[in-house]
Amino acid sequence: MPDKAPLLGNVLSVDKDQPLQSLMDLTRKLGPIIRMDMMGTPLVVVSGHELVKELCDESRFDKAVRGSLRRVRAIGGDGLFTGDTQEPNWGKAHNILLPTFSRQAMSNYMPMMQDVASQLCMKWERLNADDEIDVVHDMTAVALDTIGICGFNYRFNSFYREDYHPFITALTNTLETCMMQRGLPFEQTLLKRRLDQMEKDVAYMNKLVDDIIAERRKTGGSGENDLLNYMLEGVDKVTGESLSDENIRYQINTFLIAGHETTSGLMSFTLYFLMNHPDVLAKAYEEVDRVLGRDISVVPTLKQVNQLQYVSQILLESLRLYPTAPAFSVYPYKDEIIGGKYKLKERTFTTVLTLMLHRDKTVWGENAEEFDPDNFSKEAVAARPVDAYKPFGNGQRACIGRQFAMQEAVLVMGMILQRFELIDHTNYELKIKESMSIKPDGFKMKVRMRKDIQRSTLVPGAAAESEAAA
Ligand code: FDE
Repeated sequence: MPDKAPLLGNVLSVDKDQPLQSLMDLTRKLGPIIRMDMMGTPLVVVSGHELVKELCDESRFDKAVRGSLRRVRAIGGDGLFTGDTQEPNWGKAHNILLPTFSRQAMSNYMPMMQDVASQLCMKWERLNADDEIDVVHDMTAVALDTIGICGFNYRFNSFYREDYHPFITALTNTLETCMMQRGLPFEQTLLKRRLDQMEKDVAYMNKLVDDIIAERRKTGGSGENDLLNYMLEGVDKVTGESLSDENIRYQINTFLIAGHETTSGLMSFTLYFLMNHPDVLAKAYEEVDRVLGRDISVVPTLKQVNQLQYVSQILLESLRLYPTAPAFSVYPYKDEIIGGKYKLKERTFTTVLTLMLHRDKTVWGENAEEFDPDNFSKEAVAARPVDAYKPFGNGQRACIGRQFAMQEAVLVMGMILQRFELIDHTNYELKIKESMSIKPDGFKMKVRMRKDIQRSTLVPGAAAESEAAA
């Protein structure tokens, strides 16, 4: 346990702007399990693989929706992410939504993902040599627009505006306010302005989403293959019930919360790693050229995306060193002992710090801190214990959007690599920005069109269509 202050306990051991990086430092100093005292409430932070393996046993531990995640219920309600496993709506929504995120369902989302990825590429193709790219901004635009269209056929149109859509400003502020509250004395007074703003923001977001749901109920839509339609029509086989409009709103908010920052961070970190590892970049170019070819007027097909094996290894390795959802929390159903000696009382809030689990040298070796996509070769994966890598959380409460996010990220990285050289004009040094997720702070780059690009047709997509028709 780190040194404690009276009353506050270890609250001050953790930097308020960089709690995760504080916990990383503490873990490096104190080892695979740290016990902390948050003003009388115990918090246990675990990052050793052997201990995490036990925490992933779902017969003993369940997801804990507490602390800042609990506060996110202001907008996520009893949606999948912030619902308790025992709440009836969690099971209902889980059963209804699981098939809509299955590998099979992914082909339905492909055209919408291609649409948004093409918008990004078109923007970058038209940049001047002195134009700089705000990487996180553009990756957020891709992730948000993709989940908007696939989720409920709404176009945030991020590539047609300077700033973010007002929904995102409201969402980002709300999440920040949720993260800022730490249950300290006088917080409600100190944060009054933010809390008032949050109330307005939540009302605005709910209205936007509720209107979309009401409109779809009225018109029935026009045969959209989006998540909203699945939710309106879906019936839970176990209870025979469907989701209420209020719960559908919470699910939509949830997809936006859980899906846009994490996926955007994933693509941003990956570009950072590519730019800083010329050997990896060269292999990635080789694969993309072999699988996608040099003709950029045809968008990659689902089959091609699934063949970009090395690109997907790069993304997985990026999620190892910087899991964009950097931790998840559980509690024991009853008193437990883990690792043969650490007592955890019933319901103790226990956080798995994936950021450090993924750097556990007993699993990842002496070079655990180094970027190496070969960690995800078939042989390496087969030789490794499964619980050593948890960027998508665990068990039934694991990420439902995993395939969705990976398909999108592979497509986008593939299209970027097919077209562009990446230029590190600021000599960027990685700095982490923390909120609910992590992302590279202040990351800028430039791109230049690669040589020997071909365009078989002037109309993007026309070739793909005529291919399909033939
Ligand atoms: C979930 C999730 C998780 C878990 C958390 C806890 O446990 O707390 C994690 C870790 C994650 N997730 C991660 C991630 C990463 C990425 C990139 C992503 N993610 C993406 C996405 C997209 C989408 C749409 C999503 N995602 C979604 C989601 C949801 C809904 C959830 C919840 C589930 C349940 O049921 O619980 C999640 N995610 Fe994710």
